[in-house]
Amino acid sequence: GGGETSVRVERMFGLMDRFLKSDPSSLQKDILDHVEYTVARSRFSFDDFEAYQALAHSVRDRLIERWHDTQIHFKKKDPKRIYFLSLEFLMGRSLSNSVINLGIRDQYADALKELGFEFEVLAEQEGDAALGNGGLARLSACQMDSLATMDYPAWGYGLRYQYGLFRQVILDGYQHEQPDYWLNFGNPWEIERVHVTYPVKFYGTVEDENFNGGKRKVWLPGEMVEAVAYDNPIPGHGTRNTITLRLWAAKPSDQIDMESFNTGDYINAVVNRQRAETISSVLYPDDRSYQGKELRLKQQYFFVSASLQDIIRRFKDSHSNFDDFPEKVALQLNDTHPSLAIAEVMRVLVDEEHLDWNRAWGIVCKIFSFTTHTVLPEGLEKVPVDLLESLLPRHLQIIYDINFDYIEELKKKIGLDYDRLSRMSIVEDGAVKSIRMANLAIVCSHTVNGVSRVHSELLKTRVFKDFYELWPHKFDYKTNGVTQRRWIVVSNPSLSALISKWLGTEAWIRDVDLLAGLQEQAANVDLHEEWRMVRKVNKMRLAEYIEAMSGIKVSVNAMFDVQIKRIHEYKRQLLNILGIIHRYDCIKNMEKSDRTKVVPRVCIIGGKAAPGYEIAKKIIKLCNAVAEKINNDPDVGDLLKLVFIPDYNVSVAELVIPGADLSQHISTAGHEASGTGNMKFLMNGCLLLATEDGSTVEIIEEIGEDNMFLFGAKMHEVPALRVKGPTLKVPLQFASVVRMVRDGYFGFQDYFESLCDKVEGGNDFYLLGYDFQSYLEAQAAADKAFVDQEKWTRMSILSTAGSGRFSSDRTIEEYAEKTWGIEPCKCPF
Ligand code: CBF
Repeated sequence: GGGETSVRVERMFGLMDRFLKSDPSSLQKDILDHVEYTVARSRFSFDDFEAYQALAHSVRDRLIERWHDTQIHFKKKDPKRIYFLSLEFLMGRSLSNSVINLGIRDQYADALKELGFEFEVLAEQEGDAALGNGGLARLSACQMDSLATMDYPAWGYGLRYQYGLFRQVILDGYQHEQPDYWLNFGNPWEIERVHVTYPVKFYGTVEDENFNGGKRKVWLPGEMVEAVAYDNPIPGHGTRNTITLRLWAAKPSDQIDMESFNTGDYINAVVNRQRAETISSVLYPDDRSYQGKELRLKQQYFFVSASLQDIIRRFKDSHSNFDDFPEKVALQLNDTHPSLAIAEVMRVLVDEEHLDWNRAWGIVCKIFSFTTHTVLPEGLEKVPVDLLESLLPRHLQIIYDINFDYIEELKKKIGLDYDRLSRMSIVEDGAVKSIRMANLAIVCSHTVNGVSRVHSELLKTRVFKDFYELWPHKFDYKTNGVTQRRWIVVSNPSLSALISKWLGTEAWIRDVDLLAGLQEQAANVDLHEEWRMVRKVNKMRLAEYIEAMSGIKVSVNAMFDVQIKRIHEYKRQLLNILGIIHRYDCIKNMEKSDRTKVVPRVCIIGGKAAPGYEIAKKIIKLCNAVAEKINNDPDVGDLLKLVFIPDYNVSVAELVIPGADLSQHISTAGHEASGTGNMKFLMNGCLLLATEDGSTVEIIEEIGEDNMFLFGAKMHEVPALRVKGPTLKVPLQFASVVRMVRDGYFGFQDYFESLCDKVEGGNDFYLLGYDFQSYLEAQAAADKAFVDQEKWTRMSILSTAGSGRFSSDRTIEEYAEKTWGIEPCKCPF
């Protein structure tokens, strides 16, 4: 048995000897072996991509070793585990992150050098794993890194989409979408677990069946597909702990369709089976609205059902009583997308494990926590009842039953206030009867977290006010964070080395509060010089990229001003572009002799628009049209350049963020739940030009408003300003830049008309006109500060020094202690 095997294994290898060695010659041998036996190329002839593949497999071997040890350790200790359910994980590249976390990057770099390869060049061969849309998905990835580093017994569960987020191609300035078939060249970072599979069922009917002298419900499904696990080991930094991100792929099940095979329609039977795979085929590219699509709901249930079967199987391996479930299991709902898990746990406990309803409900109420990431009403999912009834008939019954009990309880507490009861109901009666997934999640979770303090305030006072008044104790927030391992150490190695040198330690990589130690050096001239040098080298790297990608030459002496994020009206890329038009117009109209006073700028914008989001696509086109005009205007030269970076993704962010002097986070106050880009720029010593929105409010508290450029209407002013709408006074400059667009100064007059209509004539919902004046003032303040390089450098150092609070390590620690009730479980040696 297993016990004997492990004794034999221990005898064969001394405990430590079994670990793969990481000295350069062992690494070289491993890489060459992988070239020969895994990649199947001759060790005397292989190119950069093949070298990358071999290198990745050699790193993967080391990951697997640690990962096995971690899983064995968790099994032995049986701690309470956190299961992080998320439909999206935006992991980006894995190679550099893995070797840095394993502490063997330099060894690999040396080993490769002797073989004639550069580590950096090979790292560039890796494509991004883009299984997510934006902030929410990258947050999940950052949190996995922190969970591993801090030794928490955690599992991430999600979907292994065959097509990740679409690739953005810009043709004639317009966005075109191309499929991202990211698995084309294989994926060395995952391990296919052909034996870890679960059946997932859909459709069918629910029947009553006699049971123990009473009745019980039995779901007779009409379709079954198989979920196959793909495990992605996630290494912690400075620890042996390596946790699992388990992503599910859909495969046809052997158990269906026997009928059609037997009736002889072999070809059609095979073709029908292939349809099962579509469930995990494509990521929905809209992070804004949920359109009640059947495939989306199928994806949600598919990953929830497979994950819960896996979690319950693991629990049952060492426990027989479900009352212990809440002691061992915490389930995190990352937004509403996995909230069907609530009905699924009830179904499994009642229908399959035969617990009575109340006992099952008692368990459910203790295990779920829910984090919401939006304030926009269109971001709150509603599932049409008809759709749910056809796809998951038993789940709909369970949701109705939960709602019935809950509304009865509610009536006792709030009386027969029918308006409020109907607002708080899980079921929405309207033209299309729907299930409100957020209400389901709130009712059934013990904690509802926002992602920043002001977001939480908005949830309590507006979005979920009724619920807050009923259950104030449920509402909390954990301000988002990002991992400094990815966003400083991996993406900005020279800054990382500089920080370690000046702090005299690398300990900040795991204990980021130590960055505060830079504060006392913020005026040190030697540090200033080195800091500026590092920043300049990063700007040169970015300038090279810009030239290679767009042919535009930019001067590194100019201020690099960046806005990279999804394109949304509320994020106000349009405000940025209109500001650039104003700057352009000023330069054009000024005396030649005055142009020497202009602070040169390179404005960089990047981001994807959801394929069906017309206005966002027009914003991209406008940006490119304005860029075309400005960049080819000899009057302007190096004083102003505008670059649209296509196909913004994690690896592009890793290049752009370290090279930015100024970054813009300019959403209309009250619209960005948190924002995490601001934190990444902050860590890298980039100054922020921002509105007081989302997590920026907390950044201000950490670094002080003198160290950034703030502008715009405050959150509490926005509702009243909207009411005033058409009567608001808008500055002349605003009217004049919009007129330039309307009059076709940048071409495409008809195409841009609807865009201009969105911000004029009383339609300016996001208050671009109202905020324009103060935006220009903030930009002028940034120019002024940039001229004084000593001041700028001090502000930059203080930004990095004040970024400690925005590490995902802090966020995860708060979740672990306050929401999930879990403890670290560190793998020995
Ligand atoms: O919480 C992470 C991020 O999530 C979003 O991107 C989202 O998808 N809802 C929000 O828009 C961000 O504000 C937030 O930082």
